[in-house]
Amino acid sequence: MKIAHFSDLHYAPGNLEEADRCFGYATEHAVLAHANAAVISGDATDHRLDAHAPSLNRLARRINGLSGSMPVLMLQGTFSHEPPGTLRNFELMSDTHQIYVAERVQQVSLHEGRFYASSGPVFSDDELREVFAIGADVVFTCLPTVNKGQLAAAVGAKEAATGLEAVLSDYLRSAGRINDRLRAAGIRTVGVSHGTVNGCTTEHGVTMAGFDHEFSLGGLFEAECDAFMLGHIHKSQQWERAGRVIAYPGSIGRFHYGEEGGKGYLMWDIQVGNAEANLIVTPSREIVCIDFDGPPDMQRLSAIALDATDKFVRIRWQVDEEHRQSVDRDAIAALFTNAAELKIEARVLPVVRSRAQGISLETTIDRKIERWCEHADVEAGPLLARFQLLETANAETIAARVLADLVESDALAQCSPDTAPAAGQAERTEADVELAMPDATVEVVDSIPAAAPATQLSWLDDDLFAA
Ligand SMILES: [Mn+2]
Repeated sequence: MKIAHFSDLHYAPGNLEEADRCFGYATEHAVLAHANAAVISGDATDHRLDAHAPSLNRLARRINGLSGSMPVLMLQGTFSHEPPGTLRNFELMSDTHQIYVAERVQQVSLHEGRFYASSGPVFSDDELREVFAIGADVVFTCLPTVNKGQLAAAVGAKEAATGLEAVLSDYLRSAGRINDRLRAAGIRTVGVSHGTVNGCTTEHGVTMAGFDHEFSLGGLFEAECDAFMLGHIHKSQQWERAGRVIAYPGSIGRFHYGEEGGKGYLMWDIQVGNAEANLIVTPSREIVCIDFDGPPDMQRLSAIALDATDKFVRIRWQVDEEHRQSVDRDAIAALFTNAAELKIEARVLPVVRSRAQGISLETTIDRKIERWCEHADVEAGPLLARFQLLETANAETIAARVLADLVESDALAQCSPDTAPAAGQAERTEADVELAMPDATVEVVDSIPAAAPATQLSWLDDDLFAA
């Protein structure tokens, strides 16, 4: 038995062209491939649609067209995408074959194009006897989007987040017991649901791992279905265990930038105890993503633009604040006028420079200076000595002391090492220093390198603000 499995159509004014091109292609393909039934596993619409919205009309036409060739089962998806009640209208759009809407947890058998639903979550013994008596091509175990509010009311708010998987596992196990009996009677069993399997991958390549997801693969396999058809995750993926398969077809089209992988629908071939699902790729929009780590390269963009007609183009770059003016957005937009859509994401990096990391954490000025010296590779000792001078003496005294030191070192430099300095020089008065000042200044500047090793004073020549 062939079942065409579509999911996450997301019909809406903004998605109309993409959704309808892809779903149109998929339904026509399924009809031509002689599928025996169709399943739409949630999110047929993207949000609440007005009755007069062209997107609702186009979706209705597609569903109607599909029911001209095969029975259709539609499952309630995420409430924000598909407000409860939306799907009931589609039941009225059937053509030759029935359209069945599954809005509650239930089992539904399909026999010669007609659906028969359980009154409770699973077939009762009486109902099951009837199913066996009438016969069935397939029995669907339907698990529409779980209303977490109702679940919270039933199991307590505390349990609702993490207890979801446990509650659903219980259900899947009890459905599994019925499905075992159906399989033994030669009836195909198919699960249909809308939710996240723990460990699956999203269309953006993110692995969904956590405690608040609806399903575990183990729990789903315990439902003992030959095929488990899932919706909600927009990336196509499947898991197999002993001939039984769980799969997401992913969304019918590409609705967001950066979505990975091919888009399409799943054509299932289901035998009792064995299932196979093949992705039939739809003509989803091509997306070109170009990222620059710096200002965009206009030459590269011109080359890409030549081949970007009718494609969806996203250009991202990041640029330092001081260079933001160097990017000409209008010129880029002009290059891509023939693209279906152009999305520009520019990231401006603010100027944040740390001159001396950690300096603000030091509590004393001395330690701050030492920290700065560490960063700037400067010897801290002389700087601290001078800083203490600044703190303790006035400008005149400091100048006098500096000059005295310089005169002294000059005199030492002129003396031979074994000759003692002249008595007059050793016993200078403050007045002498003041008088000697002009001469000393001139002479001393040149003699510094001779008096001290060049490396010791090199910090004077360095860029003090280099960090
Ligand atoms: Mn969806």
